[in-house]
Amino acid sequence: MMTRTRYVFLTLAILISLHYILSFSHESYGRATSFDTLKKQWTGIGPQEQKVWHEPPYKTPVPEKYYLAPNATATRKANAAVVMLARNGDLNGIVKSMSQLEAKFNHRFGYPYVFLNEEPFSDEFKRTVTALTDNKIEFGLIPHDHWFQPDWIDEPKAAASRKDMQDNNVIYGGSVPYRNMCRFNSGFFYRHELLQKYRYYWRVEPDVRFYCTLSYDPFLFMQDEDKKYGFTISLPEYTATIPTLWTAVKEFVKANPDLVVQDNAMGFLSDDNGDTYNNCHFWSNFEIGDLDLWRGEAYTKFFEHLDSKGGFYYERWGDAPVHSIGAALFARKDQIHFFEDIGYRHEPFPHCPQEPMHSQNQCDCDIKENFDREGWSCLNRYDRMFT
Ligand SMILES: Nc1nc2c(ncn2[C@@H]2O[C@H](COP(=O)(O)OP(=O)(O)OP(=O)(O)O)[C@@H](O)[C@H]2O)c(=O)[nH]1
Ligand SMILES: [Mg+2]
Repeated sequence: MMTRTRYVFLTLAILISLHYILSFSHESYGRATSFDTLKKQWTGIGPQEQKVWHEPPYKTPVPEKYYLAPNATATRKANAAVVMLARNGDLNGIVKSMSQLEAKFNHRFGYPYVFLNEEPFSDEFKRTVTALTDNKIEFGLIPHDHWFQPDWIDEPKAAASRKDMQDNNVIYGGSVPYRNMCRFNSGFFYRHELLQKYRYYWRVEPDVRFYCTLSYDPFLFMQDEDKKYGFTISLPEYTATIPTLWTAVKEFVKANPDLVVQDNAMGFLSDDNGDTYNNCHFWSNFEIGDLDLWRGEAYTKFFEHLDSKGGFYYERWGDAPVHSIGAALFARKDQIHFFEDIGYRHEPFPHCPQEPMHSQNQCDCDIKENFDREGWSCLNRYDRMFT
């Protein structure tokens, strides 16, 4: 009778032989498993020639052509909207955010607003926000399946994870609505029927601050300069909310190396060429982005893969790391733009533009309070990709 050790050796020998037979007989299998290919997956697919950078692109001032002369109103516009996800109870915070955005930017540029909610907006909500602008406003109801926890999620497993996170004081760790929100922002907001007619969006949350006057059109800038994702603050995610996210990302990249673009922003996400995630993400409560980045084949498949893991509910995957990883893999690094000149605060972190922008844009933030150069900021990772 064969011993156990013999069985193990025999199985190994069969597996190795199979691998070699497949490598020779099936070209695609050989390509997918060679060491070189595994390393190259993060490098992405695209033309050989890559632009050489000496400094991050945001160091080049925004061209004059995107600025509006004083007292002028915009003649050319991008196909864009301001998008706000909110509850009726967020009304006061929405008023604060929206009135600043109008005063500092949008009363001159005239972009429409889209408000989204999984419950109908109250008459009071609609009346109050409509009074804050002359621009078009639409109110949308989120389809049930885009918001609520899917039936295929194992609820006892999800509940155990919520309890565990709550016991460990993970922020929003015990909340189902927060998870619904993160999943919706990750994979559904851009599918809402009210957003179908738009190409670019600016995500705005309740209770944020806009510190500075914005005298140019960031949407036209994105469109004409071929940018796909814009941010103001970047920082590391709490590891406890995403224990298996990176494993799922690596699985996806391994199975779909052709979807990763060349000259991507992997350097922002990983300090060891993709082996581990450094937790850096763009803080997605502020986003100016190209909806087609999310609607495209790569991100669509990426979201489906992540969603199938159930990590939005079994863990507490946030839309910030999910969007950031998506943008970093499916856009070139220079298509991700740091809006250095947009003064912004979402508690507890401020981005306050420094001189000369602080004076030029009449910023009303304390110039010494700026998250960018704090130890926690991931801006150094972004900058490093270009130097
Ligand atoms: N319609 C709706 N919107 C929500 C819900 N939960 C959160 N939001 C919105 O989703 C966005 C993110 O939620 P926030 O509560 O601001 O989450 P956060 O920014 O991570 O945390 P804090 O701002 O620090 O509380 C905001 O625009 C909220 O108004 C919800 O249950 N329903
Ligand atoms: Mg918020």
